[in-house]
Amino acid sequence: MANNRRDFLKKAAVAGAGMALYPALGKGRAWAFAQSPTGLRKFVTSVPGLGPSAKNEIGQYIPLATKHSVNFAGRATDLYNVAVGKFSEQMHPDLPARTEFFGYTDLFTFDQKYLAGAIVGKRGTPVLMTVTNLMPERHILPVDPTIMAGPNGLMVGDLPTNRIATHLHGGATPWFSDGTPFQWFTPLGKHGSSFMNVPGFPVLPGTASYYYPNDQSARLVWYHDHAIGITRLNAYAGIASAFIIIDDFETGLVSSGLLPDLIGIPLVIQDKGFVPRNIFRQDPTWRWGDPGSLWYPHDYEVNDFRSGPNPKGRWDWGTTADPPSQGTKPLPHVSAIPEAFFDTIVINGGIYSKVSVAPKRMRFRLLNGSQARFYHLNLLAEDQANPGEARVGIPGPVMYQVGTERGFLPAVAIHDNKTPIPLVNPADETNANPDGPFNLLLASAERADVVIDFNGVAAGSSFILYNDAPGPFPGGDSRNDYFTGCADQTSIGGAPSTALGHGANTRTLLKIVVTAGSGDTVSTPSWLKQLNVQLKTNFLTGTNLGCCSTMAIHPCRRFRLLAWPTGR
Ligand SMILES: [Cu+2]
Repeated sequence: MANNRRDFLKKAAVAGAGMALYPALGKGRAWAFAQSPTGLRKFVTSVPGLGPSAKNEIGQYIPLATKHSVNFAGRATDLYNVAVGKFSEQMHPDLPARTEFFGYTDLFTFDQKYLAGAIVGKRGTPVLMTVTNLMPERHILPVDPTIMAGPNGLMVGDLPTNRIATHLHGGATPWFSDGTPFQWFTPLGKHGSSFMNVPGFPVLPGTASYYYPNDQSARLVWYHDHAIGITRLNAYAGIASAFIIIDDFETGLVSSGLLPDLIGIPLVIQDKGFVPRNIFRQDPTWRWGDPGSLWYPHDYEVNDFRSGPNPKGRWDWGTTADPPSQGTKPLPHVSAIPEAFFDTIVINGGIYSKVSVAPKRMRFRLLNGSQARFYHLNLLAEDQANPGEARVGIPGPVMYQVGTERGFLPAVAIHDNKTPIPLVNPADETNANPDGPFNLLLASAERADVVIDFNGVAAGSSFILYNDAPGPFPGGDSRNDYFTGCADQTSIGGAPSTALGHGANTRTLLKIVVTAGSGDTVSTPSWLKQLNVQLKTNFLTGTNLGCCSTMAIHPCRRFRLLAWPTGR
């Protein structure tokens, strides 16, 4: 299969400044890239839901943070107390062991689970959050100590590894609570140069306080770690959770029947790699988690040595890039890499999971929580002859998108699942046309609030949420595209062919099974018409704009001049 990423990088003349002197490479060198265990069966466990009542067959669910009501700065305020630490969870029955994570957990329930600490806030009610740092000194993933971390040659290796900072992604947040990279702090209270607690809300060293005004219109935002030099590792390791802002417009839509549910089914979609049993054959210098734990690339596998091309290369190297970069230094033993793509799909912490729905309109909140992978989504019929596979070209129920990371849309966007990824050249699946047209495209950290119409679907029907975006997007590398029957790419550092019904697979994300039951009383065309009227009216009033429209009345308006919504 073509390996277009390398050509793409060369054409883009990406110069890898700071990379040089790859260690001497002898004959018989083993290659530092690992693929997840290949025996993980698809769609055997359900999507972990919100709260213990929505746990799946192996006990996974997303615990909510415990809300306390306080009065702060003269306003009724929701207070949450969470901690960040290490824990483990069985992610899939076929993984060799529990997977170690870092993550948030509520300080009162101490219910440590993947994505724990989810918050449902209300527009106009500010949130105070304290985060206590319980991180161990040693990271569970490979940390490159040579990344710049400050002036005068300060490097990441000079900082404590157990530093954290919490950033509310998509939140309109005052600067002191923004969790910027230099606002890190450690369990003992050591902290970065711009660290600051909420004025008027002091906490003990080792804990940080954050203030979120919640002036924004309804939307899914999320919070995750943001410490300098290790954000990529900490977020991948699990330090992230959901933060749903609801507002009166949204509750009105629910009470009038125009939205099926206030919260809906969250789908936090991520790609991850898991340490295989034969890790030392695949990645001999791996010295972090045991089989079943998270894997992360740590060796800068260059595209071209000085002696010539590296068939298993993945990234350009300053010395041999065209044109070569200046001032390169030796590659560190543990190296950061430009962006990471993994072979196993995790939704809400469940691997290749399934969900059952009633034959009516259902609300889903999608978040692409992957480090670099884009998803181009079509809901397709499941291939009954090949369970777990999609019938490409046979569309499933229509997805009606009502919102994004910026709140409700001014009108519903209809995704009819009839649009495969547009290609620049039909013979080359690794190069997408970035101009579209698309069905539902989600870049990293983007969100989609969708209502899927299962009305009239026969009980027992099943569908596959199918992704056909190349990784990276739009100019991909065939080694980052995992699907049933894909070519064996081990000779170029990729994965073996994927067996039917098993991982690795980055195309078949989720299986949806429709149960028996009664449908909606309002027909979908009539529902759509009414909903569009509401969305347009809401948009034209300006209330969807978030902070701006409430600026004049909000007691915290002074912060507005100092902060700006962080976008993605
Ligand atoms: Cu973010």
